[in-house]
Amino acid sequence: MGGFEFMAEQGRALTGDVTFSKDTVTVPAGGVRNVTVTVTLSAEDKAWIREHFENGIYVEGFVYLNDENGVDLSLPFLGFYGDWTQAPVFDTAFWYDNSFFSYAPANGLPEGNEYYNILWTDLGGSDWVLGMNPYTGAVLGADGKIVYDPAHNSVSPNGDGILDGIEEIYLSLMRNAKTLTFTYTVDGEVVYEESIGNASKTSYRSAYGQIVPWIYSWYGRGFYDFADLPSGTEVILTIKGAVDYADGGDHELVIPITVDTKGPELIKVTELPQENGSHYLVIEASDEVDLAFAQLTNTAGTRVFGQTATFETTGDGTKTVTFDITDMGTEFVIALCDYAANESYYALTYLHLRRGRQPA
Ligand SMILES: [Ca+2]
Ligand SMILES: [Ca+2]
Repeated sequence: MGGFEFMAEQGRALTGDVTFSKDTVTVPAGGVRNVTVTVTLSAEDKAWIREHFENGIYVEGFVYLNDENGVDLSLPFLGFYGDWTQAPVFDTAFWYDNSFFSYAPANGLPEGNEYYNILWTDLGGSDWVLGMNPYTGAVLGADGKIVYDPAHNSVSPNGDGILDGIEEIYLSLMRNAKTLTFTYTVDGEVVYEESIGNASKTSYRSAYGQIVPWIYSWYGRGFYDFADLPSGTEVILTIKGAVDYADGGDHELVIPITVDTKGPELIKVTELPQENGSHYLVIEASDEVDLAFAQLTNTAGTRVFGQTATFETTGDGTKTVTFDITDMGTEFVIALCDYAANESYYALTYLHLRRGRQPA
């Protein structure tokens, strides 16, 4: 359907060999006799299953015992061809993948019913998602998809209620997990770990009228507190799901989160007069994570001369942005903001045409 394969709720007849350990068996009244039945799939069936079911599929049927004189018996059996641990525990999608914040699906898939995997944070009174630009919200790129860079996942645990930490985790589970384990590491050292048992597969609940994800706060004992970590620390959150079989399988979400409590640093301001009389300021700045937003105003902050969330990257990795200041006076304030909503303000004085000035 539309280039995507869906699994219809229909069986497919398999061929193969069925052998019985005995051709006939006589069971006395009240007695028990064992018969071993071996079902072997044909090479053709195995190839067909491997082609259509990358994570394996059920094999099922009935064993019949025919009685020459009395009642026939049948026994259903259910097996699985493939590695039972292989089918994913976690849905692949995150908030930015599809139809979130009212954006239409950009990947051609049917619009998602409610939630994917989401790490929620807080923008001082409104819910926010990790990695989204706190100054612009979700932004679509040229390809029509929500722009997202996992390197922008950052928190500022300074107690101001804005992006201080993780406030909630939604997980879209495609199958039951015996355990979900949340491990936070810094430089490979575990700083916090919690394991939660018997996580149920995500499913549609008519009482809510929606698909309800697995919600951390319903089961967990508390979120990791980033407050003691110095700015610049990279924390890796690994969420591991284990199915109740063998070693549990290899199911992990790995989410980098950088602690950032420092505002961006202004490195250089260059005045750029043009021959046609226009004047520009080229602002160069850097941040431990990245610049999310810059805004040039008058000193009082009452007039906005320019603002942007788009920056050029220089050879050494710093970011530059150019503002047109033609006929806009001589005194400015530049606000530089990062993805953890830290803000730096610098006063700029545009005094000497044709001469660069350092930050005041
Ligand atoms: Ca904060
Ligand atoms: Ca920063």
